[in-house]
Amino acid sequence: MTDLAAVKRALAAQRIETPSWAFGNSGTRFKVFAQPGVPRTPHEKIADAAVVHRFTGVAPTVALHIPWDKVDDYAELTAYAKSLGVGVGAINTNVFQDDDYKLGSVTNPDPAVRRKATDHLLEAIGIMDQTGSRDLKLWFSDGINYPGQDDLTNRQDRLAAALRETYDRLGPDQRILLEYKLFEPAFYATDIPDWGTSYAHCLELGEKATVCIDTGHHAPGTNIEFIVAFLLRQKKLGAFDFNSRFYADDDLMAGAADPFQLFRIMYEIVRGGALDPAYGINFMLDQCHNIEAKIPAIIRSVMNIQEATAKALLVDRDALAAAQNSGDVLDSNAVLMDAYNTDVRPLLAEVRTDLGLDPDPVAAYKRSGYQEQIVADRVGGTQAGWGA
Ligand code: RM4
Ligand code: MN
Repeated sequence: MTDLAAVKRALAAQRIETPSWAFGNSGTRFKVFAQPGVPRTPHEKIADAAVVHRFTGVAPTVALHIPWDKVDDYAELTAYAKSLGVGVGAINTNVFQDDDYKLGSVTNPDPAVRRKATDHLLEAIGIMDQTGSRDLKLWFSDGINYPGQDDLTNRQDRLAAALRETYDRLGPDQRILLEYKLFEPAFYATDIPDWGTSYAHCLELGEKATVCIDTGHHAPGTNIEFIVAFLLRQKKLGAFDFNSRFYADDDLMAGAADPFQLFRIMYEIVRGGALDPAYGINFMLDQCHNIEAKIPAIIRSVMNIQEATAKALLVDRDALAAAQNSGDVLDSNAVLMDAYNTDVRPLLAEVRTDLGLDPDPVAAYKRSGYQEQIVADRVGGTQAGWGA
């Protein structure tokens, strides 16, 4: 039997971090479609993130991306976020958009380029000192396009050296989240292509380094929930970058392409006791809204994760264990599917009402007039975007 009150408490306490870049313009390598009302400054991105939190109640932090969110005064930016009821979350680094990084950043054969890239990672920790952020998220686009282009082992050594220097600069309450991605922009060999490579580097670094699973960064058909279970068991799962994909790194709304996969992932989280924010996993979104309105898309993504989580919490764990232990394949599967097939929207509406929120966050956002207001206000200046 599931304890409904406990399920509701867990849902009310859930935390999801939004990405500043998802509020800006984005696109594919073919075209970036600008949208009216898009933020022009980090402050405006934070204002939009605060609106997502206002309507969902579970998204109180926003991740920044440096240099996209570079400001002169991070203490001021942090105070501004606080004044709107949100906090600054993970600091994301960017060593993939400079001409110098054509052959790699921290794995580049040129020591001067490696120095520049590592200095950027250290600079990001300096920013974390000012924002009070716990998490430094590292994603490296490093890799090679052709067999023989560079030495695979030397590149691992260079990567390890840069990670070590960065790790040693972390404060006591700071940590590294090390992301991996199978391919793109490198097409032959990526230097951190999979969770195993990230895990091995994290192990070598120490306990303040953990793996970040970006749900869009695997080969098709990869069993992501297995990775979640394995890393939880090793205490090396630090974060998610949630998004969904049909083909490659599509960065669509979390839960849009495969809500069943999201449920299976969240079941492993619940089963591992890792949903509670005190456990320390940073449940982030990392997605782009190329053709849909950004703020309601981010609200929708948060709701999709909440729905997957609610279903995961509804799994009758005792019945599942009994069926598993008796070797009943069909009953075990049925217990899981019963939870997945539950319509949890009324339950989440209750959770929101209990929190003093509108039970329908997207409708409430549409009624609020915020979208019309930013379209009217944000005229002139340069819209934020990642400039593909
Ligand atoms: C990368 C990676 C990082 C994100 C950038 C924008 O593909 O997923 O997490 O910071 O994109
Ligand atoms: Mn990511």
